[in-house]
Amino acid sequence: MRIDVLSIFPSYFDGLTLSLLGKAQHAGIIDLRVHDLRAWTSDRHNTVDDTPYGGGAGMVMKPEPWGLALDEVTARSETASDAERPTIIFPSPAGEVFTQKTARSLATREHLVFGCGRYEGIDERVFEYAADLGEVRLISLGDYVLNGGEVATMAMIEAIGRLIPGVVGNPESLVEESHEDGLLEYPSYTKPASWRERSVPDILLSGNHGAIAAWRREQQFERTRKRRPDLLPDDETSQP
Ligand code: 6GU
Repeated sequence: MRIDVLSIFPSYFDGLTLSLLGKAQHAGIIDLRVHDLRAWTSDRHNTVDDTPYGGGAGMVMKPEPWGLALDEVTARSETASDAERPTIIFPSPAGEVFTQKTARSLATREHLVFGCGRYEGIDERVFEYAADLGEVRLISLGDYVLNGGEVATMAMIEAIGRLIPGVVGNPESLVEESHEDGLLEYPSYTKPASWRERSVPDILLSGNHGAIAAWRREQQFERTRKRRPDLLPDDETSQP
């Protein structure tokens, strides 16, 4: 998968060279290209923003650098003529909410482009223009406001990247996680069996794999009911 990131703070993304995502880049599974949006400015101060038409607080990102940057990163190479259209994601608190389902769907794409704006926004015409170059998605991490799209983009790249085959060493570790089956994860324990007067639940030491699986499932439901009842179908929220 190819991922292009457009940002005025490219060094935010240095962290993506660490750990599993870093290994995936070395292995050629993920081709991550982080670009400084200011590379597509031509004035002496590398200006990327200006005051809003109609007045109001804050600054708006100018369309010209975005247009040039999007043209360049979405340009189809001569050799890859059968490539699918890129998916162009603009992180925004005004977008659709990002979930594990979103991550699963985006993990199947060949080319993702993330356009990181500042939260006062990008000139609206950029979104319209981008729709000629690829499939445009405005995506939010949740109902709170960040200063810009960088941290949101990092979260999305990590969530998507780990679902690409070969990125996470043991694919089985992907299926037993929170949100993969619509429930929260069951509690985990390791040695010692007793620690500061607290013992591991007996069932986990029983060796009875069927009983352990049933207990874990029950724990998943109990936790989901307590912490995230919104994830459960209506008929499973009212159980004792
Ligand atoms: Cl994707 N961007 C910004 N700026 N704030 C957010 C967000 C995204 N998701 C939640 N808050």
